[in-house]
Amino acid sequence: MKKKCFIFDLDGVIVDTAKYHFKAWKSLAEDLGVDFSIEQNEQLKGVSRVHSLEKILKWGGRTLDPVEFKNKLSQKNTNYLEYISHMNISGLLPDVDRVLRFLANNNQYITLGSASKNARPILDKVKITGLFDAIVDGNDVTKAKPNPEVFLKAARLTKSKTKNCIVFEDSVAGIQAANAAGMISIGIGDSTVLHEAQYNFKDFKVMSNDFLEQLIKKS
Ligand code: B16
Ligand code: MG
Repeated sequence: MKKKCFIFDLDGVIVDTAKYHFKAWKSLAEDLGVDFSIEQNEQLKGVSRVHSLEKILKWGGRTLDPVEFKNKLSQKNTNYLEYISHMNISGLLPDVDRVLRFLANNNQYITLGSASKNARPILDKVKITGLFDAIVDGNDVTKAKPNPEVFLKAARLTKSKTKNCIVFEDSVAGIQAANAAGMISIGIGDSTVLHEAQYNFKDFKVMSNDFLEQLIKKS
């Protein structure tokens, strides 16, 4: 069996935290007097904390001095951490566990490619850290998705060629990053939103082990 590198995004792919990011940004936007829609939130998925706040300010025609900007970032994160504080293994999205174990049983590389700076504690909370051969998160990169840095680093850590990497992503920016890296991109979520992905699945429940096996065997 070939050894491919499977790269998982975190928020919205492994864990159901996208809704908590939305709630935390929504309440921050309200504080700032900025309207913030579900459609705009879609554009924040996979985007770093700093860039997300920059976008919200731009949408609202607002500016903040550097001290206020830093305070707002920290307010958002405190809020988000509160939401995820009680997270446990039940926070795993459906069938993630099956997919991870199938890949592990087939001796594949399992890696993380997330923009989040909270990725490691979240993996610990849902008790899957030990399954990962490499973890690359928001603390390890300087360029945010759609820049491919986060995925290229995961490939490098497992000494995998980019054409042998498969990325699971729920964000437009992440799919663009995977495509830019020359990797196989798999959209998890709404196929209309993630239409740039090479393959689309609503969630892992509809992704069979046969499909995963085909990816492993693909030349
Ligand atoms: P944090 P992912 C991304 O994680 C989220 O999709 C995005 O909404 C969030 O702003 C970003 O992480 C930064 O997260 O504030 O925890 O550092 O989807 O790339 O796993
Ligand atoms: Mg995501």
